[in-house]
Amino acid sequence: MTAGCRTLRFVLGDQLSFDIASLHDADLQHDVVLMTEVVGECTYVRHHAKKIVYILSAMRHFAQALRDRGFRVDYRSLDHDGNSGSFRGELEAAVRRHRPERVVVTEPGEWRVLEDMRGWQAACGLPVEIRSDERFFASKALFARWASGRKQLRMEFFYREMRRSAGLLMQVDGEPEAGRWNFDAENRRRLSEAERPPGPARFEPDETTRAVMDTVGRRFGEHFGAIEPFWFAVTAADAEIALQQFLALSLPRFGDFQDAMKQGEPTLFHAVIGLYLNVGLLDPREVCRRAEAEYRAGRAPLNAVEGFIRQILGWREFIRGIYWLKMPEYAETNTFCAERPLPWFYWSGETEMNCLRQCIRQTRDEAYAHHIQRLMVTGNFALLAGLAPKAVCEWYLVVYADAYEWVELPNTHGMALFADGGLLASKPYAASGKYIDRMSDYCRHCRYDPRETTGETACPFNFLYWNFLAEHRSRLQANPRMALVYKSLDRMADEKREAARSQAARFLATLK
Ligand code: DLZ
Ligand code: SF4
Repeated sequence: MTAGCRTLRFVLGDQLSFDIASLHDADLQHDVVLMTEVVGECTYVRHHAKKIVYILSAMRHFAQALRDRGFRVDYRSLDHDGNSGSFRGELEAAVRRHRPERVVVTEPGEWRVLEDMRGWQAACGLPVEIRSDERFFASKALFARWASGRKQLRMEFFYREMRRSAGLLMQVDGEPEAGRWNFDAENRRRLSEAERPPGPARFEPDETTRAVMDTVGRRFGEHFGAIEPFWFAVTAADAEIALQQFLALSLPRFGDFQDAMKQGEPTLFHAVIGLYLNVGLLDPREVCRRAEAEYRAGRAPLNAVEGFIRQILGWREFIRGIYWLKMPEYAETNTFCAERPLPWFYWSGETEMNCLRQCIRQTRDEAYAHHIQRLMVTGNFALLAGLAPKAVCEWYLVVYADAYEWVELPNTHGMALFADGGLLASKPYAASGKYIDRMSDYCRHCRYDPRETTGETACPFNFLYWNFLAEHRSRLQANPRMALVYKSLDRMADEKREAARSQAARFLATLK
């Protein structure tokens, strides 16, 4: 391209924020911003086709927005002649084209990429400055300081410190709003038949997105997942509209129905903004401030706003902290020695278990499922059935449009599968079919009966649940939070316990 580039500023596909660290001191005249679509990032796991469309389209729109602001952008599309297919190859080629004095980049969200990035300086023969990603409330260093010397890392205590330091939902006397940190107990209502959730803002694909849809269909047509319908925002302006719509229409009831599931209603009162936050189209600090403002203005109740802020300021930050504190060993742990391969129905949706069928088909069509569907249906089944953590983690990373390893891995490996032995969660989120029945209408449309533990029509979540508890007694019984369920297991007649165990063994043997 042009000669006379001082600094080459490399912006990755999940760094689409105007205030990203690598652009802070940009010189519009002398610097070049490099953005590149690379086949390696689309296929190192075979991402959902809609997820690839989303990221590439958002990248193309962001590149244009940078140009509109006066940046010189070198954008390499997938089909660009000579596209090397990797970050490193593209960087080396860009260095040859622009001959910069140095390269500046923001640290990536995945360990795999950071490892590679550490070799870029040697590969390019130029200084490569890796800057911290400042788009979070807590830096890696702050989290490490908080964690050091603690026997247990519990989200609740981290969250309280974050509430204090961010000054979110705090009273002037330093106490939490209304004197309570946590409103979870009020956030477990089941959705009535008549309730009609408003759903998130939906956007028509423009010409740029349509072009990406064609390319992805052509090049990654065999990947899991439907490209259409495509309705995600791909610009910061549209992501802002999605946020506004959530705040006005869904936030007031987000809390009440946070854990509810309903057939045919994939999004309920959820914001569906994780995908915008995780690429940088929305800023988490701004999102939390705006949610708090709804409460202060009397437009949304505290249980809803606290529950929402807890997800972003609490869980999202805590999860990221754990990832960077514990990687790469974290991904290797396997507390329950779970080895079973992922059943084929995780891809096909072909199973008679209606809750799983609904969640998986929705995931195929939308590249989205909400937290409770991920944790208590697909995740819970994987835990109870002893599916291998690596296979399950890869599935989650592939199928969700908002999934990057920093957020996906601790959520799946630690929270859903307890594979880290309780570093992240205080007990496994194991549940029987009764839980799913309480929180959804899936069971009404299922051939199985959530009230039956054994027998022809028994819900598989039931016998798998008791089988899981029996099998891992030595590992779990001492956990005080498991005392009640082990009491129930002990009260169970021996024949019933044995019947559940043998039905679980037969069922697991049939999983393909
Ligand atoms: C997920 C993804 C995909 C599918 N494609 C690209 C791409 O072509 N170019 C790019 O810069 N980033 C892509 N990404 C996001 C990266 O995988 C992400 O930036 C790294 O995993 C670091 O978090
Ligand atoms: Fe799922 Fe069991 Fe309910 Fe069927 S009965 S929908 S398998 S929880």
